[in-house]
Amino acid sequence: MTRGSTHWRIHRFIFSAIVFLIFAANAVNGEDGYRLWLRYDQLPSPERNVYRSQIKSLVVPGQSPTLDIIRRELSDGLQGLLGTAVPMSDSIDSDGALVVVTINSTLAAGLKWKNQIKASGAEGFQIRIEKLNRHFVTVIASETEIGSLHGAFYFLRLLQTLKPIARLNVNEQPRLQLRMLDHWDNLDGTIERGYAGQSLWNWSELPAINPRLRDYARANASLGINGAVLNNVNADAKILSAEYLRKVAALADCFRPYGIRVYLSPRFSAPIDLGGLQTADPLATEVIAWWKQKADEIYGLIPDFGGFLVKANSEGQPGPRTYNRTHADGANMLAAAVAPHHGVVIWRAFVYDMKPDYDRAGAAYEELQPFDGKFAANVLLQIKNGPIDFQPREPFHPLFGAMPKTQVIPELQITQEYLGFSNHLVFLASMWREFLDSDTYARGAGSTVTRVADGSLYHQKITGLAGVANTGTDRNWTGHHFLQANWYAFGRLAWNPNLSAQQIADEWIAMTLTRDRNSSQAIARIMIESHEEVVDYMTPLGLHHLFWGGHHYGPAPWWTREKRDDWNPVYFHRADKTGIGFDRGPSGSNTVAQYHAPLRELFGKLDSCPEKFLLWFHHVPWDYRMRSGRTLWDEMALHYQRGVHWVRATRKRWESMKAAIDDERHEAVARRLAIQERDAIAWRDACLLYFQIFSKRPLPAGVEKPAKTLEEYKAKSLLDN
Ligand code: GCW
Repeated sequence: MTRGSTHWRIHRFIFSAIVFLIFAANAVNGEDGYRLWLRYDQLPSPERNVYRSQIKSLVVPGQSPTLDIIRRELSDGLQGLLGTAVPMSDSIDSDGALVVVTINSTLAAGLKWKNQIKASGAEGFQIRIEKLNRHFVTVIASETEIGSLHGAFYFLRLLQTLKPIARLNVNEQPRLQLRMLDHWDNLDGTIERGYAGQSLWNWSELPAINPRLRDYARANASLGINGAVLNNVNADAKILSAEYLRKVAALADCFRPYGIRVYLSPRFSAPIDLGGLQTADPLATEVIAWWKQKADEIYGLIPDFGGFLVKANSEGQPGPRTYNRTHADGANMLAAAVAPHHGVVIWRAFVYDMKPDYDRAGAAYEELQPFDGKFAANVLLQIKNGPIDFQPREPFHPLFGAMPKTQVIPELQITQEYLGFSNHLVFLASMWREFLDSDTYARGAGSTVTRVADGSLYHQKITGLAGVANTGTDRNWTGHHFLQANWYAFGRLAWNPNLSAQQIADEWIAMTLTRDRNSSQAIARIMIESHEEVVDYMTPLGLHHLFWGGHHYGPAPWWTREKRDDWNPVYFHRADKTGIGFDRGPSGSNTVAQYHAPLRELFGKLDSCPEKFLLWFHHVPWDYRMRSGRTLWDEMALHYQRGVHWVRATRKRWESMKAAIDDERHEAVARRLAIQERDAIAWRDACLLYFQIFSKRPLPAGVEKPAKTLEEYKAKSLLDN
């Protein structure tokens, strides 16, 4: 061996070590979750080679901010996934070009399927293999640049999930029009019910644009989310001041090329708070004029401003009822102000005035259903999925299917106010699936919530889906790595409310976590099981709102300290020596009658009520025989135990996947699973020990002895541990 070759080897060794260190450092930094599902790391080799032979150049003609974004996304994405740069070209001069065109561009002149492209609508797209300029190429075609952007992300997703692309014939368009994130962000940077850091909007820094805002917009655009309500529905009137509107306009400018419009939550009393008027009465001329002028001012700065999302006369917010006017009066007055600019007003149905002996679950229906048909054409009524408040499980809200002449939009909560904050792994797609698949029977069997929401049941013109965001300034956006999947799932379902939870989980895992086959399957199983199991350890069999007052983290079924009865767990579970549950049937509040037949009978009778909703609709004796043959008490206790077992088993499963997941995310998830186990045990013990005071029955075989006493659980909330 010569001296030279030894030297060469040493050099080569040092060089490789440096390269390795750089890569290792990148890998570690890169796996902090910031990149979400848009990771674009190199694909495994057989697929990579096939794709390389199919995508040889990139042709994205034209100049505009959106086209620049498409070019950057595709070229970065392809370079990352294929491990080699795909050259940009101005023209189609070989087979294997990936061509992105809008219908009016010169390159699209030869396309024979223009009518189909038009039929995909302003935000949809088509992808086909086509002979253009004598070459076989892949064409992403759409009516608008935003449609092309959605198509580009769709194409990249095909690669990320290792789907074949040789014979593409894709026709995609969103099933719902307004696909919106509602941010409950306050102007001081805090987020109401936010568990992933501070607000992404830094008001003191705006109108300067932090680069992270583009990443936020890009992530949303990759799913087709097209609206963001920037501020909390518990609104500060200041958001409508000239100073803040300039900042809002900067955000709108930043989001526009990604196809995202901004919306605001106005405070109904803004004419008083900001305008110095004596009243905010929606029928007062000066109030009408003030809002009209405010709308003109907003649209002067933001021509494509989406509109207003309003929480009125709810939980202390001002509203039209303050002036003895109706919700329709309030909504329609604001709607008239934005109508000339094609804006919408989204009026929230989350209203529940406390009356003696009333049932909170029936309040919104009683208050709003009589106004069906009374709202202006640019008003939507935004209804939470369930009649109470984003509980781990609720039956669907009876207003779905009860407002045939009103445009309704479902509101989901992505942030986990009642589902363990950003500490518990819960995949919400399963819960949303259950909600969307619920049959309202409004027009006979098959009248699902999806069909109400997508306008096919009542032909509503404007449709949509809203989700209360779970994003924040945490490096990984959502606090817990797995909860990125809920942002993802929300966006995918808003685009296509028929997707299965399994498909969404599979996509997200492949794009975000791992492509290892066994681990992917095991992770998908964990995700799909998670919702039912969290229900098991928190609120099984139709129980609801057993949460610690105020922050809603952890159990406190004993709670009576809130000033309103209907904010206290004891109001909801009604445990006593005879049994447990809220009687909403004919012998009780009878709000079950708000559902269409046959649901009102099905839910209303003890023996036909689905057990998952049993204690939602009935007050049931402790010794009631469940379908399993066990007593209610034993069954309830076993549900709590099952939830705990599941978390323990999930921790083990997660440990066994260590090799398939990067250390950084694996450890972070493992740490949160440990908290989840601690919390599940606390839920089981605290609820069973407390309910046992009334049931006076022993824990059945198979349920573990409580880890602490009831007094210990009462003394300290889980947040203070
Ligand atoms: O879920 C409840 C929350 C409030 C929230 C309210 C609402 C924004 O506890 O924090 O306020 O619902 O949806 O308006």
